[in-house]
Amino acid sequence: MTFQFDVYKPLTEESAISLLKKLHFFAEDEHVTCREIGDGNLNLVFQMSTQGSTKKWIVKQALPYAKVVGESWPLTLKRAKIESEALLQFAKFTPHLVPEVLYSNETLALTIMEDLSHLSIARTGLIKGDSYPNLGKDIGTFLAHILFKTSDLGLSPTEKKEKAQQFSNPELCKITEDLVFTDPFFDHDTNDFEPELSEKVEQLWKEDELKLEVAKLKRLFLTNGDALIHGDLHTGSIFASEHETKIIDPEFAFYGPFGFDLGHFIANLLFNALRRPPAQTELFGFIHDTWETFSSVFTSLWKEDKNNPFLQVNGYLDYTLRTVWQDALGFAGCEMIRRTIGLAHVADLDTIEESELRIRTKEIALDIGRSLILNRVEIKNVQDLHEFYIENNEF
Ligand code: SR1
Ligand code: MG
Repeated sequence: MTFQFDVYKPLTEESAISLLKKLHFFAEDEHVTCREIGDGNLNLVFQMSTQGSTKKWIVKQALPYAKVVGESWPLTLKRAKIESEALLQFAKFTPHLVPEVLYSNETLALTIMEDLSHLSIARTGLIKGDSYPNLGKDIGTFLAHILFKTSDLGLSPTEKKEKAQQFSNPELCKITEDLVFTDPFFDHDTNDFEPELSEKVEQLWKEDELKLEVAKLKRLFLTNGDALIHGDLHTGSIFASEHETKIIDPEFAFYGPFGFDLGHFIANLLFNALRRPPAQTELFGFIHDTWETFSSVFTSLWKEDKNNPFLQVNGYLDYTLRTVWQDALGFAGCEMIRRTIGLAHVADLDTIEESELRIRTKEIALDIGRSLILNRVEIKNVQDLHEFYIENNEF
């Protein structure tokens, strides 16, 4: 089979095999098995292997529309380039925490990368009760390096502005601006929630005090180009095992606020805590590990820098860490609300089978999300967050 490299066409299992043979990932005469395994909202994902060999590859290809909605929602193919370039960028600082990228092609909107099928998606594993002792530390390490080294703290002003241009990602940002920061707070068509939640949701829509805080957080997202962020760091964007963590899927990457990824990660751990009350201590342990590792690695990087005189100014590091934490809590609150009543949900809540329990858990998720947004300045640390979670979590 010939393969056309100069025209975009969605791959099939057959054409994906042909592509990888043309690129010498497999020999022409090898018997290759290929399965489309994509279960996300936007892309095709093919897993390819040969029997009796360790050769296994993943081909991820962007579709020109959002798979979760259908062809009526067109979406730029440029996101595939953003994703592969973000993975390469992250690999410069934390190569052990991202999949290796072996090939990318902008025209075909695809990336070939290391197969990670020996790991599980963290969301799925956490729902089953798998244990990930390194998860918090690994995410904290990843965030500290990426945020410090791609920001004005780690780059010259010119380099940073060039990177911000390289990672300009307006269409994917628009999805977040709408689905995370706008639609769930108004009566919008994209929202999706059980009728039993209507009364609570309508109350939320009427609350100007809350909407004012969301407007401030949205403005941060729109204007604060602190560093290269992942942009969609939920537990479905992480492969993990007891020993390894790999961050995948940075197609939403762009220059955004320091606290955004941390907030999304925390929110998704809180969803799992709501789903599995007996695992609450373990999940708050992950949040603790994430924050402690993040702040200590970020602090070390900060203290190593002897060129920027402002980094020696008393109080500046504390101010920066405090702002990251506060903003993260606000972003976590928006994520909790949008994943409960917006377009894109989480399995942690949606697969609670017993309907009364599911609705009550979602009500609590909304209460916690709302209070995180409103009280983000008062919640000073992980212990305060845990106490606050317990106070808001009354069945
Ligand atoms: C139309 S995309 C819906 C959601 O899926 C992605 O993973 C992002 O979280 C986005 O908001
Ligand atoms: Mg994704």
